Formats: sequence, C-alpha cells, structure tokens
Amino acid sequence: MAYKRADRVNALLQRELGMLISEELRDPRISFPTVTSVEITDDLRSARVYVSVLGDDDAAKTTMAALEDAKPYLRHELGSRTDLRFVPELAFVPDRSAERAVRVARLLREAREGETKSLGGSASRPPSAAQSADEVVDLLRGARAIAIVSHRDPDPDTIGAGLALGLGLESLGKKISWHCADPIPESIRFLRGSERYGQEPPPGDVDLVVTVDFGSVERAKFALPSGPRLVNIDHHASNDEFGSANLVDATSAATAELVSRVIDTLGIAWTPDMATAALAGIMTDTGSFQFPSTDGRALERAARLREAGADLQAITYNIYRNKRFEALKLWGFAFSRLVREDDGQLVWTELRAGDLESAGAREEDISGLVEQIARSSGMRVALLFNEQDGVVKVSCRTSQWEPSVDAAALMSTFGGGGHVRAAGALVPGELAAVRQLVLQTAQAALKSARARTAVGA
Ligand SMILES: [Mn+2]
Repeated sequence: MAYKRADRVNALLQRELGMLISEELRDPRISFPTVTSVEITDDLRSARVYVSVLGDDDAAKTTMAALEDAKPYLRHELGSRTDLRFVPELAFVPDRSAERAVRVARLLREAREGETKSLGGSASRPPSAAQSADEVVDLLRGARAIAIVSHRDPDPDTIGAGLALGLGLESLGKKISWHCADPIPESIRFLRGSERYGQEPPPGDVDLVVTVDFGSVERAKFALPSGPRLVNIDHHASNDEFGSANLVDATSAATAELVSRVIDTLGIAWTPDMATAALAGIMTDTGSFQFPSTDGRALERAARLREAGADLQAITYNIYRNKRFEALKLWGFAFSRLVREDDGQLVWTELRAGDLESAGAREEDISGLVEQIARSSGMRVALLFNEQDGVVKVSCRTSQWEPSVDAAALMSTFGGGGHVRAAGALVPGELAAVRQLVLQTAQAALKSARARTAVGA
C-alpha cells in the first residue's frame, strides 16, 4: 500500500515540479531542465528530484544552483497546488542520462563522419551542441526580424514547430516570416498561421534564420541566405550541425517538443493556435504516441498543450481520419503490387511514373502509405519505391523485432537518412535498377541481422 502511495506522490511531484520549473521560474541561470523522476522516501518526508539539463557541465551546475535557491518557493507552491498534507523536503540531483544520450548520438555520427573524412571530407567540427541551448535562446531574444524555414516535403512536425515558435516570437513583437520550398499539404492547412508560409527562400536582410526539423541544408531545397546567423533546431541524429548555433537533441521525440521547451524558456505565453501546432508535430512524430520515441517529455508536453487549448479534434480529423478519395485510389495501386520476400520479412511495393495522374492524386497523397505497407505480418523491412523524374524516392520502415535492421543506416548507403525505424533516400536512376540495388542491400542487412540474432541467442 505504502509503495503505491509513494508512486502516486512521485508522479504528482514530477508533474507539478516540471510545470513549476519550466513555467514559473524565470531565473536566467536555468537552462532547459526536465524533471526526469522523483523518488520519495517511505515516510513521505523527503524526495530526491532528478533533473536533466540540456547543456554542458557549467549549464548543469548553474541550473542546479538556481533550483537550490528556488526550493522555498517551489515547496510553497507545491503546498498550494497539491493536496499533500506535508510537502517533502526536496533534494535536487542532476540526471545526466539525457545529455549522455545526446553525446552518444554525436559520437556515433562523428564515427560515421570519420569514415567519410578519410575519403576527403571536411575536418572542421562545430562547438558542443550543449552550450548552444543558451546560445539559441540568446539569438532568438536578440533578433528583431526572424525567418523560419521548414523542410521540403513538409510534415506536421516541421510546420507545427515552425508555427508554434514563430507565432510565439511574434507575440514578443518580432517580425516573423515563414518559408517552405514545397506547398503545405492540405491535411495540415487547418493549422492557423500555415497560410503565412511562402515558398520563396528567406530574404538576406533578416537578423536570424531558424531552421526546424532538418539535419542538412539541402533539406531546405532552396539556398539559405549567407548573411544572417543561423539557428538549427532539430531532433535527427544525422544532423550535421550546419547552424551558427545548433539545438540538436536526438533523444527528443519531435522538434515540436524541443521548440516547446525553447518557447517556455523565452517566457512566451501559449495560445491555443500555438498549442495545436505543437501538438500536431508531437502526435505525428510519435505515431500518435505509439513509436518507442514516445517518452515522458512528449506525453507531459502533450498534456500541457492540451491544457493550453490545443484542438485535438481538429488534429485527429484533418491528419488521421480525413483522406482524399484520390489518395485511396493511389494507395490501391501500391497495395495491388505488394511483394514479400525472405519469409515475409521483406515487404515492398512501388508507385510508377503514371500512377499519380491515373489516380488524379498528388505527391502529398503518398504520405502515410509506407506505414500501411509496414503493417504486413512478420515484416522486418518495408520499402516503398516511388518513381519520379530520373530519381526514385525510397521510403523505409523497419521493425524493432529481431532480426531488426537500422533504417537510417540502410538508407544512408544511398545518401539518405532518418531515424532507426523510419528513413528515406532519393536515389538517382531508373526504377528497376534502383529497386534491385536497394532490395539487395536490404536483404544483406536482414541476413546480417539474422546472423547477429543467432549469435546473440
Ligand atoms: Mn520531426
């Protein structure tokens, strides 16, 4: 019984302290803290509060010092916000696991780049991403005219993060423009403010360019102006830190989640429009909270966005339920050509050059299709080949079940990238040739995964 009670109190304290620290404390020494867990003693008299700080050791130290100073205030607030008869003594403990994860992601990337480097790649390394959380906030505070750039083939995360941040900065009196080389898909045009996106690149006379949700400049599709400083906010492990300041956290489930922390740090008040935009990004990048990337931060943020007035019904209808008839016709072509190999572990299909036209469909209607292919029982690697002018767009999804293949690694063989379970590549060449090459590589990856599993078993 006592154990259950403690659990409930831990969860309550974690939630309340998380909100208090990010929303009420305005101490400039505080740098992106997240309350990762709380452990209360059996007598409910004192609690260890684990806090992860996105930043270097100095950022962690000053943040912990600021929290230490805020203890009396925090305990007082806990007393008035909860039904606890006795507010426990608080002991703040730095939790470096999130920061460690960021570092591991960077080391892996550097190892990969090391291989490229020996083939003549660039040798310059950007400064630690850790220190840049503060740098990013400072740059945003200092800029007057800011251009926000979302990636090509925009998804709800890049648009939602861009809108939430831009609308928030606008409420601080800044001049904001939004840029995306490709048109905003119909399914996300319900997000208020999305009509303010233009397809032209940012002008050179802004103070700051902010890119959201992409890891290399090519994903902008247009050239970014070289004059203004550049802030790069992203959660892809493959991010090459092309900004003058980079806030890259590969442990974050969505750029919209990352941007939400920036918005809080800037002390911006959330509006329902901002909250809807951010929640759309978090929901889609976590597959409606189904992907393994769904962590406490994503769930907690979703709860807070909902409380800030995020329109959940608009998101579920527009993004998940409402489907264009022409899109269903197009998906039919892909379904009718489904192939499985390797005992169903490899599942693939293709869209051919004339398909869009015969279905009356658009490019954006393809989004979501590969997830449907990946539902096939026993699938470990799912591939969708989409024939375009001289290039084939390959989308890849992989399963966490053994033999498990790293989708990002597989796609990086073809110059692409993405996440462990979801990745893609644009491969120049004819459909048949590209398909054969990618399928061979996928089969080899499956084979080595099977061998590894056999050894491990
Ligand atoms: Mn994203």
